[in-house]
Amino acid sequence: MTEHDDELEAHARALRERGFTVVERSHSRETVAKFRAGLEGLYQRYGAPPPFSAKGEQLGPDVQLAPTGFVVTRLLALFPEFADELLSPRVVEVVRRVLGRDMHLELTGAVICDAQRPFFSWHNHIGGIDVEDYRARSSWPRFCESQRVIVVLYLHDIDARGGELRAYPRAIGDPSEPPYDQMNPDWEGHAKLHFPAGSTVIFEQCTWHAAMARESPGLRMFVGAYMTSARAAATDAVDDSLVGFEGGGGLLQSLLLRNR
Ligand SMILES: O=C(O)CCC(=O)C(=O)O
Ligand SMILES: [Fe+2]
Repeated sequence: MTEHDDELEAHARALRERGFTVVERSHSRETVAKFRAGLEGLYQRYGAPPPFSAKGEQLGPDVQLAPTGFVVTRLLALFPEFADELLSPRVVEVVRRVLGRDMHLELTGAVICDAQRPFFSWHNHIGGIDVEDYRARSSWPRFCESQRVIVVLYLHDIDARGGELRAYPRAIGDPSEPPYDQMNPDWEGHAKLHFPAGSTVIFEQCTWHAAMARESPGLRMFVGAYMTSARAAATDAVDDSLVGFEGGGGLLQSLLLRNR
């Protein structure tokens, strides 16, 4: 195995054995700057509201205020110019090793928040695009193989001041129920994730994670996607911005369902 292959395999193993991994500097500084400028421009066009709403408010067709922040759905419909740089070949290869070569891109989105957002409590993403249905039913299925991951590209340094991420290690066959109170930030055995801007965090869909409040001024942004195995149950919802999407080059096109 080459050194490069070793590194990819270590990420895949981490995903299977503890449910998360961080691919540091998966994206260039130029890409980070471009995504930040695009998202900040959209936020300004919506009047730069406090980027947080506990009860939620739809601001436009693909834009809402939510407990997570200022949330953009159907990212590539709003920003087709992001498509060429959205996916890191390293990240896609790691995910293919875990979900199978025939995995696909299920959804894209982005979130902006700032220090006004309080502790973002422990949650996971079972069901992917249908996650809210699973949460509403309090459904905690068991899995013997991974069917979906969430990949999150952070556009800022994440550390204690930047809104630390926390993850609770979990192997793929472990129970998916919350092991502790979801509002308590200090779960016993959690990992604190710190990494530079332009890094991608990959969470298995069952992995519990949380984000601490940002302690420094300014916006905190990320873009995210669900990647889903061919063996996952069909979802009710679909990200229809991906259905006829023509851009993004070979890598992105190879992850769209209709192209297979
Ligand atoms: O704000 C963060 O860093 C994490 C947010 C998150 O986990 C989510 O939106 O699902
Ligand atoms: Fe999350």
